[in-house]
Amino acid sequence: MTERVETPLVRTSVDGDVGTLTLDNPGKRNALSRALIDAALAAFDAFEVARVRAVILRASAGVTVWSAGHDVAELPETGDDPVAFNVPLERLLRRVQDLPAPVIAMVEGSVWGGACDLCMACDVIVGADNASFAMTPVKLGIPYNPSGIQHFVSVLGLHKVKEMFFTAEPVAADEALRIGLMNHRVPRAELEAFTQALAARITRNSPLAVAAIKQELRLLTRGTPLAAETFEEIQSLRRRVWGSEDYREGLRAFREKRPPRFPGR
Ligand code: LCV
Repeated sequence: MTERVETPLVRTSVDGDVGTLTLDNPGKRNALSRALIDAALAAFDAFEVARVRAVILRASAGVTVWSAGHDVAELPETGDDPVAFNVPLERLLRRVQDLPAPVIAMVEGSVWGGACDLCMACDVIVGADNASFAMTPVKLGIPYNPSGIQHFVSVLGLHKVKEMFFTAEPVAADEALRIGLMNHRVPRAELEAFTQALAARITRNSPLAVAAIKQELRLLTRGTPLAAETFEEIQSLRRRVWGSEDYREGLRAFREKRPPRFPGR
């Protein structure tokens, strides 16, 4: 029996042991606003109560943009860390990683910035032919945070991580599969059936063992323990950037729908 819940920004359903969360704000290209993230967090809580054994995170069928990333209109003006530990996006990324059930990102269309990090925080990524992934902080003058960078370093080679972050250019499906960003590349018409079959295969295994191994992998891939001084050094270099003219120009250019002209100060 499928239980469905519709809210203005996300749709959820539980079908047997599989929960599905559909991003559903096409007018804003599924930008990860506080409201959308709150609805997604509530859905993950409901999935945990329902003891689902796998979750599919998707957008509505046929989208050309899976998610445009963090809602830029909600980024703080200069002076605050735009990707601080307790902002909604970061709470969503940790929720995905801490949910006992594996989360499969089912991707069609383009994925940007914080949504790309969201996919990297998922356990498995299944993408259609038109899936692409772009990591965009340098387009906004944002010094991305260590935990977010760690999500990429844990999966990809360092040179590819640097190219993704330094160019902010989309990685298309073929390359995403080749470099291990995506687990499977599937024709769009088969994407839903393929992903549901994969989820079903996971739900047939011991949920306790699956959850324990997911948690072990989370702890093992958290990155080498940072010395306190190293963390403070990272925060001091990041603070200089999020307080910079570059960040202010990044926000202005986005609002004015024009390419940024970064002064480098
Ligand atoms: C708010 C939006 C957005 C949006 N926020 O449609 O990783 S970090 O550090 O960078 C992090 C801070 C982060 O994730 O930053 C955001 C990174 N995202 C991007 O750089 C993608 C920005 N969006 C785009 O480039 C385009 O919107 C794409 C290519 C995604 C889709 O283009 P398309 O022509 O289909 P529009 O640009 O016309 O956007 C449709 C509506 O969605 C809003 C946008 O302002 C517009 O709203 P209005 O119709 O009210 O003008 N929108 C799009 N992205 N990230 N709002």
